[in-house]
Amino acid sequence: MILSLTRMSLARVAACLLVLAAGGCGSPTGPSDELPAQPQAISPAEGARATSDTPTLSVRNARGYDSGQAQYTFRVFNAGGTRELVDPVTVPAGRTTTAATLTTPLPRSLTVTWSVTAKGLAGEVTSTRFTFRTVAVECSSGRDPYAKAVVEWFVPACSLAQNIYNDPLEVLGPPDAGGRAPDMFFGFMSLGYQGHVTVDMEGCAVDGPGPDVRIYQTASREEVTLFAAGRPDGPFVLLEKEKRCGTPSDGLYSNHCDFDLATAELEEARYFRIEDGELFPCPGDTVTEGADIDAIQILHQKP
Ligand SMILES: [Ca+2]
Ligand SMILES: [Ca+2]
Repeated sequence: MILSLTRMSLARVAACLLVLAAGGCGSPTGPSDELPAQPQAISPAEGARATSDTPTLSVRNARGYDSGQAQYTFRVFNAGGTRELVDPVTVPAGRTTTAATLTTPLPRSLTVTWSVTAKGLAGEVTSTRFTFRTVAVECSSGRDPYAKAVVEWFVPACSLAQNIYNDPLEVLGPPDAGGRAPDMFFGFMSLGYQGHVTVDMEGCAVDGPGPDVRIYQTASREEVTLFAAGRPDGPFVLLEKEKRCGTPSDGLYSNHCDFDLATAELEEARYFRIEDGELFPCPGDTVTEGADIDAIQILHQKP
């Protein structure tokens, strides 16, 4: 009897030594017992700049929520943690660490926070919130503050058929609109019902004190919705919706309205999408349906 017990113990010790040699023993003294009580950030490092628009986030697993024991859900929020920015990603726990790659790109030049929740048979545990900065916007240098190129545009067919100011190139360069109502105008593009135009400024607007971008709008005080992005294909972030665009501009025919990157917590933006906010249903018995965009100007330009 004594002999057989000793044999069994020896066999156990030998098996455990083999497992240890392979990197861990699964016993109560193995590495999963050294895991923290909550998931801890590994990458991106706290406060670091991400190198991808869909970065891989990784954590050290929480104790009791290791491989085979849990699922990890990664969430990304704005800096204040009040708004979720992309779809959460859920993956099974890895061995002592777990990583997940975001499936939706993050806006550029943004400080974001993230957290991880591990769920398993033992219940669930959520990490504290960690911080990183998204990829920086690539900006050309220069002093010209006006839009340089049209990325894409959309005017619904009904508005296109009615309107006579349909050339998106009219929104480029400094404000130059003028003329007389209703059909002797020049220098702007009418967006039509819910239409839009997306422009590349080449340089970047930066978030300075107060407003950072000005939209010149001709013919009355129609409303404009403005989105900003760091890449031509977005993601586009809303700055303000249906903003009245009727402040008189000194010495110019067009009125204007101003927008602040801070409303979306953006540090920089290079691409802007100007969308009709007048929302006058087509056909509206007018040849200038929708907001009439003359120019886009950066007020705080990145040097
Ligand atoms: Ca600002
Ligand atoms: Ca113009």
